[in-house]
Amino acid sequence: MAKSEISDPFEKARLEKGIGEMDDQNDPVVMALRHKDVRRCAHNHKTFISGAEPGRIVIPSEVSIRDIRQIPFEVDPPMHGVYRAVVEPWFKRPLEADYNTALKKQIGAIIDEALSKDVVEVVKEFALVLQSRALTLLFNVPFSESDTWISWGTHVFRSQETALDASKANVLYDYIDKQITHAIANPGDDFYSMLLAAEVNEKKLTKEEIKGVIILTFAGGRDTVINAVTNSIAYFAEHPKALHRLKEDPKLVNFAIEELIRYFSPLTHMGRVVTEDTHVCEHAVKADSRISLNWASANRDASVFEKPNEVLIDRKINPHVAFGFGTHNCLGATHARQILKVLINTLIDKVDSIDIIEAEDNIETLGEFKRKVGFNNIKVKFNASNTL
Ligand code: EMZ
Repeated sequence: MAKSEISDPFEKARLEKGIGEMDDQNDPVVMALRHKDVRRCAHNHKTFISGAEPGRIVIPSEVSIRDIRQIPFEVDPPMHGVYRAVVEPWFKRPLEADYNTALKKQIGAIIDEALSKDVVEVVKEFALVLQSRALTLLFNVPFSESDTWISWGTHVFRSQETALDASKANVLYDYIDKQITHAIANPGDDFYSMLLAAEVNEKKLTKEEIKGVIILTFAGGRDTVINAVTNSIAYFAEHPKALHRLKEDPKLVNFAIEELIRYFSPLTHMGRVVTEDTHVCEHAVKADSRISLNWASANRDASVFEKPNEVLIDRKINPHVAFGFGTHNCLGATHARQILKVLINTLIDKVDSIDIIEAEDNIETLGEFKRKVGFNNIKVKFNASNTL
C-alpha cells in the first residue's frame, strides 16, 4: 500500500447500516456515516447540540480535563451567531494581501531549509513549525511566539503518552492568562486586544469568554493542519505528476486543495449531544447520549463522490464536509486553505520531487474501526527543481 494512501474503514458499515458505534470513556458514540445523514444531523442543531458540557462533543471527550467552554464551537444558535459575528472578520484576514505575503515568506523559508537538509522529519520539523509560525499571523503577534508554541508539540491536550493530558492543558491556560494580562496593559492590534475590546450585545466579553475563543484557536486547527500539511507532502512525494500538472495548470490548485482536504479529512468526526429520543439513520438514539458526524466517512460516500477513494486533483463538484457543515462550519477554514494554497504554490516553485525514506502511520481507533489520519513521523528528502 502506498504510504500516502488513506483508506476508508467505514465503507461496509456505511453501506449496510449507515451508522457505526464506539465507546469513549463510558460515554458511547453513534457515528452517522452517510453524507446525507451527516449533513442532516449537522443542520439540526436543536436535536443535536454543541452547547453541552464543555469538552463533551469532542471525541475523545475532554470533559475530564477542561471546563472552559470553547467559543463559538461549543455554543448553539442564536448565541453562536452572535459570537461568530465578533470573530469572523478576524478569521477572514488570511485573504488580505499583506497576510498572504507574510505567509509566503514563512513557508518559502521553511521549504528552503528543508531543501538544504538531507532528511526532514515532516511532522515535527516541517508541519508543526509551519502551523505554529502561520498562527502568529492569525494572532498578529511576534514571530518569536511560535518557538513557545512549537515546544508544546502537535496537540495542546494530547501527548504521545496520554490521549488526554491535563498538565498540557494547564501549560496552555497559564500562557493564555499571561498574554491576556499583557494585552490589558499594552493594547495593540493583536487578537487578544481585539477580543478585549469586542462587545457582544453591548457588553464586553468576559475573561472566560475570551479564553474560550483563544483556546479554540490554539486547539482547533493544530493537529488538523499538521495532518493536512504532512499528508500533502506524502501525497506529492508519491504523485510527482500531480505536482507537475498543477505547475502547468495553476488554475487547478484550488480544486486540488478541496480534493486533498476531502481525501485526508484531517478531523475524522465531531460529536453532538442528543436533546430528545430520536433516530439517526433509523437507529434509535436516546436523549443525553452522543452522536458524531463522521466527516471522513461522508467524504467517501460513493452516492455523492465518483471514485471516492481516488484523489482527482481536478474534481470539480466536491461537496465535501471536511470543514464541517452548516452553522458550525470551521472558523479557521480560510486560514487553513491559505496555508495549503501557499504550500502547494511554493512546492510547485521550488521542489521537483520528494522521496519518502521511512514513515510511521498515525492510526485512530474508533470502536471496531481503525482509521489512518496522518503520520506519527515521516522522514523525507526534498529535491530542488532546476530553475536556474
Ligand atoms: C477542540 C477541537 C475543535 C478540542 C474543530 O475541532 O479540536 C480538538 O483538537 C481540540 O482538542 O478542544 O478545539
